[in-house]
Amino acid sequence: MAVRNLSMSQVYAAHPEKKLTLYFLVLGFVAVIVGSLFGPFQALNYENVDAYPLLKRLLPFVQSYYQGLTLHGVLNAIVFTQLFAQAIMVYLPARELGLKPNMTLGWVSWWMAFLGLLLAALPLLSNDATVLYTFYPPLKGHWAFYLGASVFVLSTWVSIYLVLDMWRRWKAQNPGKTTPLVTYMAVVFWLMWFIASIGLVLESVLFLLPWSFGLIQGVDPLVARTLFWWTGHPIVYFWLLPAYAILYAILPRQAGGKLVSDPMARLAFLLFLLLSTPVGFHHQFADPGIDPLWKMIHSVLTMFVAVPSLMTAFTLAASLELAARMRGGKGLLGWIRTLPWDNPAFVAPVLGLLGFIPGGAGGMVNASFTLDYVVHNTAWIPGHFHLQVAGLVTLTAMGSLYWLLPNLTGKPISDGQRRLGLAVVWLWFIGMMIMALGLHWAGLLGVPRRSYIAQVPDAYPQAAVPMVFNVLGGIVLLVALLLFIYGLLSVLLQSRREVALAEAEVPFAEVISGPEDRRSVAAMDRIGFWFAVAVILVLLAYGPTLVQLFSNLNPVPGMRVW
Ligand code: HEM
Ligand SMILES: [Cu+2]
Repeated sequence: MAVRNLSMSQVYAAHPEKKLTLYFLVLGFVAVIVGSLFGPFQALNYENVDAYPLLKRLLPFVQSYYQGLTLHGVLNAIVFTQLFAQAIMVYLPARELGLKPNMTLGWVSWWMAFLGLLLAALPLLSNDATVLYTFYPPLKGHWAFYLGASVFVLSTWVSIYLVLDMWRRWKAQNPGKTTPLVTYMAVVFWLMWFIASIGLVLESVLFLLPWSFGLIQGVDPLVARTLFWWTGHPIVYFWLLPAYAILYAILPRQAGGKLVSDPMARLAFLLFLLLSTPVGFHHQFADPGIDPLWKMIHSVLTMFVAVPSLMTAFTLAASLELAARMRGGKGLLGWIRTLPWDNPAFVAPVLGLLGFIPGGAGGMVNASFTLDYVVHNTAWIPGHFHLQVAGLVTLTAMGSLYWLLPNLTGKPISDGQRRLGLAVVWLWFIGMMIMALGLHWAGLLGVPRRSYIAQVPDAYPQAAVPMVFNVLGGIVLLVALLLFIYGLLSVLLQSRREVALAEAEVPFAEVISGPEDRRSVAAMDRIGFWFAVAVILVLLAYGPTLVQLFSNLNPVPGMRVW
């Protein structure tokens, strides 16, 4: 390596957003590690093995299965996913545009996330908010939980501002040009999240906060759930799209090829802006007090929002096939072998995508109104979403360590670390597939989700076989998790730095078609217009039901049943 004059502190002086991104990323990985520790115990529970006496000895603050499950859901699905989104969807557009985000506000967003997390963690750890990560009233947690969670989530509104501000600055310098691809994805993404987050913000401000502070006596559970699921569906796209941005913008290059279509990538993101939010009743098919006609409308809209993921499947598969053929791959399927299976940054998201195929199929089942009555609130549901968020999203994040960490810190990945990474992502993938099989199957046999079933070992004799899969998956995942912790620490804690790695560009893929496809790209670039359409769709899909619910409020008192 040539001798360089720059030091790491000079790199950080020129690119302070690297440090900010690193802080978001590391905090996110701490969250997913702590949250996932409960996972294998839950998987054992779904094999009728009660390992909680052991867990309580290891972690004496844990009072119950359900406190552990609350921590698992909150830390993995809310905290980790959001911090990863804030890292990726601010850093990538900043590097693409060559602009610095407003650093003061950048750090404000990090501190809001950190302090909100700390505040919410106190009642979670002291067993004063064992209400799961959906916190449905009338289950009543400690006020610090709702306040901390609110501050944590509001930190994303600062991220929204950071990206819109960079976009505005870029447009002022480049009048008449279309938005660059990754920035387009990020802008559309953050606008989608703004519309999506309003439901949860309303639920908190109007009900949960005043209620937990003792200012109002009760909450109407139906209104609370309706506002919750306004956000609760699109939040999964908020988890997913940072991974998609990596899959579109970076993975094709790591595969040795190019992205086959820039306009198709934009169209997928635009459809997510339009369709992510007005679909939440698919989480309320079993709720009373919501008109079946509206449930049907949301069911159809939910099928539409599957379209951009199906498009993504084609665009990415074509890009990977192209990469393989550029590397000399031949035959109908033989090309698959020529892909870089020795690179964990490639392998992790691709395995995640494989698991996403049955994951997406299950999602279409859940969305099909009456079919949901077969699987609703059974173990099928966690089977489904572990393929999505614990599979594709988490694997893509794990894989990003192998290009993003060197880019942020200058710390190199050694050959041994790369091989360990390969073992981690394969084990994680295999474990998730086995567990998902067990959970889907047990769900079809009527085993409920969110249940300490190991305490009633004779209750579900019909599910003896699938439960074996749960325990096998759980053990594989425990090994994967421990190796992941070791691997992450060994990369982060090494003292070696190669400044050139941190100075290198983000490995954005080249595109084959576009943005010279001017007409469609220009139409999609009218982002203000599409944002307005998205708002109108939400008002149409939610307005009538919410007006009716708000004019018939039936607040009920809170309960603490743990
Ligand atoms: C070691 C890896 C993991 C294992 C073994 C595991 C296992 C499980 C099991 C068995 C359940 C069902 C518990 C129940 O319904 O009573 C569950 C719930 C859940 N898991 Fe995981 N999980 C893991 C990692 C993750 C990750 C990485 C995420 C998200 C990024 C995640 C998100 C969730 C969520 C949101 C729930 C639902 C919590 C609730 O119902 O309140 N899990 N997990
Ligand atoms: Cu949903």
